[in-house]
Amino acid sequence: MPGYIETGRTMTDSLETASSNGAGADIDAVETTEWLEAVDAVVEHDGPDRARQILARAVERAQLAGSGPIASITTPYVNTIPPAREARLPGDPLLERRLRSIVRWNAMAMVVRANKLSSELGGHIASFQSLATLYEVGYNHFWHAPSDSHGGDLVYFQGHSSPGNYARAFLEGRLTEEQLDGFRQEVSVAGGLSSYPHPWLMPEFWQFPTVSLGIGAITSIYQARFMKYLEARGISETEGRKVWAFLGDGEMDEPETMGATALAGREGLDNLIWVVNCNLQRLDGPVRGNGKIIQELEADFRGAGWNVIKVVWGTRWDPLLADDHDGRLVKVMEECVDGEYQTYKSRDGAYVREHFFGKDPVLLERVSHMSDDEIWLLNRGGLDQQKVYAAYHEAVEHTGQPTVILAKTIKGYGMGVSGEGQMITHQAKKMTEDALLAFRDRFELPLSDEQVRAAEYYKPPEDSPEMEFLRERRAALGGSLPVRRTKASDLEVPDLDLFKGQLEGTGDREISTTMAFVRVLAALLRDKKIGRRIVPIVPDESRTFGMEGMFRQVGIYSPLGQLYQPQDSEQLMFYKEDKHGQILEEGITEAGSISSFIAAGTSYSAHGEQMVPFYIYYSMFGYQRVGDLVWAAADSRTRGFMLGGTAGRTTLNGEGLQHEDGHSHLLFSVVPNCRAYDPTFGYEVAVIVQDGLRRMVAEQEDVFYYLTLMNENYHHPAMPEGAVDGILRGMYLLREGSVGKRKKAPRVQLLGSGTMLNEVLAAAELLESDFGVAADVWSVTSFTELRRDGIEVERWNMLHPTDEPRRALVSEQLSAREGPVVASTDYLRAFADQIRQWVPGSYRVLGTDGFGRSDSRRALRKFFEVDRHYVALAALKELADAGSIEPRRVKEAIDRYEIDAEAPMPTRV
Ligand SMILES: Cc1ncc(C[n+]2csc(CCOP(=O)(O)OP(=O)(O)O)c2C)c(N)n1
Ligand SMILES: [Mg+2]
Repeated sequence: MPGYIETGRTMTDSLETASSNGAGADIDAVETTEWLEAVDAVVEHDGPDRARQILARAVERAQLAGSGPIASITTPYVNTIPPAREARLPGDPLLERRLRSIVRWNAMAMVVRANKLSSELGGHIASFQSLATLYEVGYNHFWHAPSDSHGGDLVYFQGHSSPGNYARAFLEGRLTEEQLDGFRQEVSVAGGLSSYPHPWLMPEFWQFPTVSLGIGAITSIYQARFMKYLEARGISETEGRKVWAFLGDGEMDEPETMGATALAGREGLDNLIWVVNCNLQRLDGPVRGNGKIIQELEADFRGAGWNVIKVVWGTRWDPLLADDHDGRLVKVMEECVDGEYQTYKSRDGAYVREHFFGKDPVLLERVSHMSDDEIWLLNRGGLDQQKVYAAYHEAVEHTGQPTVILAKTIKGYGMGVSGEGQMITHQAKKMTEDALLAFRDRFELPLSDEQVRAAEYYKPPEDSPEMEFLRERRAALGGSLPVRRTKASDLEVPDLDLFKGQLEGTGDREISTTMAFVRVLAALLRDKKIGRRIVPIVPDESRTFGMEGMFRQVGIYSPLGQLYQPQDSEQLMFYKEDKHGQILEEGITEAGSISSFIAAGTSYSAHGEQMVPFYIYYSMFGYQRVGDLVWAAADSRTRGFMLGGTAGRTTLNGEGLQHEDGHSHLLFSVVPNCRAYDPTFGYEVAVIVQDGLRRMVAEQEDVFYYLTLMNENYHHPAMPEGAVDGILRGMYLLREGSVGKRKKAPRVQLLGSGTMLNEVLAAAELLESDFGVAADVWSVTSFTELRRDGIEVERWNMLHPTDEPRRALVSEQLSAREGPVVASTDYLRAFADQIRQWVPGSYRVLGTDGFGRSDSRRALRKFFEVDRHYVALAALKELADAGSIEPRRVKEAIDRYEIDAEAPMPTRV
């Protein structure tokens, strides 16, 4: 069974792994024994390092001779750190156990109590119970809070284990009993606790939203990477600070979890420590019932360049393993699959004796002196504070690589009949009375039967050794965790004048809004006040957006610098990688790029240093690709700009269905703290960016921006007088219609955004010249902002019926003008439809509903029925419906503009 040895991934693990290299049956057992004895002798005389050296050379020799790959990626199914190398847990282990037991109890009690109140309230018990030792050893010995002497470690706690964090915060005096009782009652209880880590809901407590599985994993990698970047750029001293992430073994199946592990290995992120809680179960059942998750992950991580520390067995196994000279015990350990390991821990000592040790009669004999109770007490590594301490100790000392700790635990540990190792344990929110009493006895909690039945919280007296220890440890490590900083020191923002070039228009030159944006960005990068704080982020699209000039100007960040002479080194704007580079050129990973966006955009909080990310990408590969991460960015209170480039279903015309974005604005409209704009002109881009900087950097408001940028070239006018307010609020009058001296000409109001505004402007000309209709044109920079304004006004009016009603901006602006309203955008009709209820009179909306396809812009706009001719047609139809013109005039337009009245609906083809 060579597969296992080479990859560690076969479903049924090899029976031979302990004693062979997967080369099949042993053809000469005597020879094998001689080799093994030789290894033993080297280990004994010169130590394990020397053994590794010799064997590595021997393996190399065999491989050169054509042996094929020889095992190196997985190690036997035992702890990576041998007992002799373990750093010892300082202090009193029993005291620490007592403290942990109290945290366990309170975490469980808060879920049980909430569910006594109402089974609606939810909560999880089993996950934290498997994790408690892994957290508590960290809290007591490793995790620094920010203080004068330490910048603070960043801990990504497992989302659904939040009761464990709350229970500890309660003991530390940060939360009251009332607050614990308000778990998952954030609306009805003042100070109620959020179900999961949400910085949006508990901004001074939670730092990182992790509960959407996989998100904590990838964002923790890019956080660690960003800390190296801050250090390299001389902005913040992050040396010595660690990023810890706690992940479930089931969570490892998420592509986001494993998707960036290679980056962490490649960049040697030794400030990153992942702890994978291998409790062998996910929600429905075993993670790898037919295999071993720890072995599989070991192979994956080692392949990705990580330092892997397996914490499989607890201290009580040490004597048995020390006596295992013939490898029989390790062989059985390797034979067993996780499905069996789960079952053992749901039964008892007698069962383990029969089904585990009973696999080999020699082993059965070897444990004959042990009682069933003693066998039951043989513990798992991740539940053993000594083993966990030793692993953390090595992890924080390790340099040059990220570390993953694969800790074997038991899901629902301590829950007994109410869940321990049971298939249903994940969702168990209740405990039977017997299970509660057994929990009390097992963890030796000083609670009466009465107190247990009522699931009362327990806090030892302030002067008890447990409380003194807890306080002393946290004081030594700088204070409580988690804790979140909400503001950073001030940073000055440039005035609008900085973007003078954009405000003055382009004259004869035609450019795209992308180019206008790149000029805005270039001006910011050069700015003395804020330039250093700008973080351009691109997933392999710089050339698409015309940003390659910045490679040379500010450099691409690489921890290695540039180890080669770039092919284009003779050119002015060569490809420059640099240890101090400013651009994050992420390669083709939108998930990674937005993780960098989050790290940079929350730097004000995590590092006390404001940074301003500008993340520019193909808009189609934005929200719809990484929507969950956008949501995490919002929850994290990320500040920065996301720029959806090559946007618009008909504007990015040559790429077809998969590329042409006609809906990202609708997707972003659902994010409460995202300000989304679809600007047309360079001055609009400049005004929005400058005001965004004012709000996010100067005022430190927790919002972020989404701007669509297009690649169509056209003239950009100078900014009209007084337009700033309208640009920011969502609309302003751009063109006043007139048809010579005719006073009574019919009039229409035309709305447009993005590139489609140019079609709308052209339609206005047509209406006036061909039909004598006066057309006012509005630039609508944000239908989404206008809708928000309308909703707020409407709500206020409902709640204040006797007051003077307020007016939505849309109503206020349009009711001062005359005529029906028509809108055209490069997005679905639903985009412009957002403002319908505040438009006075009739409102007709054109949009690009349907699948995109490639053709010329002109053809596409005709196909989707959003071009100038359709805008004119729609306006005439509205005027006819209102009785302002004859219906035959509408027919005239259809003929004149060669519109195919029988063409199929674009959504159907
Ligand atoms: C993206 C996502 N999918 C599904 C869920 C629902 N969910 C929450 S916890 C869980 C099981 C987690 O198992 P594991 O990662 O092994 O963690 P454990 O509780 O065992 O420590 C699931 C499916 C989620 N929170 N996020
Ligand atoms: Mg699990």
